[in-house]
Parts: sequence; C-alpha cells; structure tokens
Amino acid sequence: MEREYIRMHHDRHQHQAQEEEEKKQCSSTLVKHIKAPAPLVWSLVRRFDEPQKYKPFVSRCTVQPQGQGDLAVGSLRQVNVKSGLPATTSTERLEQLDDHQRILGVTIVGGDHRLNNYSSLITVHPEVTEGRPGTMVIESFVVDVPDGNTVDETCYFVEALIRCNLSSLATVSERMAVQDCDNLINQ
Ligand code: A8S
Repeated sequence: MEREYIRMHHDRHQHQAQEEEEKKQCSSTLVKHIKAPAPLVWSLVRRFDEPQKYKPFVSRCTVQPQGQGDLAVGSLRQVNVKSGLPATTSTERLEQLDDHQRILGVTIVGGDHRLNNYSSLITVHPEVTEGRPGTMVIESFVVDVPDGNTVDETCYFVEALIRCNLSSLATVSERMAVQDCDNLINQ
C-alpha cells in the first residue's frame, strides 16, 4: 500500500518539479506511521495557518488575510523559525489542499534560507495498526541543491528536518488520541 500511495501521489510531484529545472536538485520521500486516527492527524496537517501546532522549529506563523476563508490555494504564510538554524524566516505558499483525499501541497517562495525552489507534498492515509485505527503519513519534497553543497548534504539536512516534523506530528496526534479516550471515560 505504501509503495502504491507513493507511486500515485508523490512520484509525479517529484518528476514534475524536476523537469522544470535543469539545475541540480534533490528529492526524497519519508513515511511515518502514527497510532491515531487519520481524521485527527489530518486536522493538524491541514492547518496551513498553524504549522507551529506540531512543527518544532516554528516559533511564529502569520497568514495574510485573504477574504473568503484563510485556507485558499494561493494563501501565503510568513514563518519564523527558532534560533540555532541557518535561517530565520520563510515565506510559503499553499499549492494544494484536498480534504477528501487528504493532500497538502506547499512551496517555499521566499525567506532568508538556502532552500530554493522547495516544493513539498504530504498525504495522510488511514491504516489499521494492532487492530486500531492508525495513520500512514507520506511526505515528499524537491529542492535545489545550494551552490557549495552536494546532493547528499542537502537531502540529509532536509530529511532530518522533516523527520523531526513527522515525529512531532506523531507525538502530538497520539497525545490528542489518548485525550479523546479520556474524555469518553469521564463523560
Ligand atoms: C517544513 C520543511 C522544511 C522547513 C525548513 C524543510 C525551514 O523552515 C527550517 C530551516 C531552514 O533552514 C529552512 O515543512 C526553513 O517545515 C526549519 C526556514 C525553510
């Protein structure tokens, strides 16, 4: 199933982005299994305006008001990251938000970091783990390799950041899932 989902959504994303640029790029796909139901996990992932709900490096996020609801394709967010990273801000654009298939696409369009032409896709899939509702999250990205860096260095850096984001997404979702159970008991 994992291979199939990656082929369906993520391979095309990576190839499309790669064809556009003849520059050196790197791309990769990461998978995380979470012990919480998919609707709960998706409720965190879909909040383009609140990445700090699970992303550990985000200190602040603001979205320019758009009028007809904030989560429209084309919305921009200004993200501030915590100190200690080789960056302080990132401007990011919502490219795709599909609540039915649970797909979120985001690109980075500005900021004071080294990740040029960064494009990412997250998909959220229900699965059953040990007889309980669980979730498989797949995140893929494409980015230019900065001058002076190798493909491997770039991949290693971005994969490390995404792994932190996905671990944190699991921790937060699993805590919320337990909280939901506690609320049922205490009713
Ligand atoms: C995400 C993914 C990434 C975020 C990167 C890769 C970033 O926010 C951080 C450090 C950087 O050097 C680049 O989904 C940038 O958040 C944590 C500021 C873009």
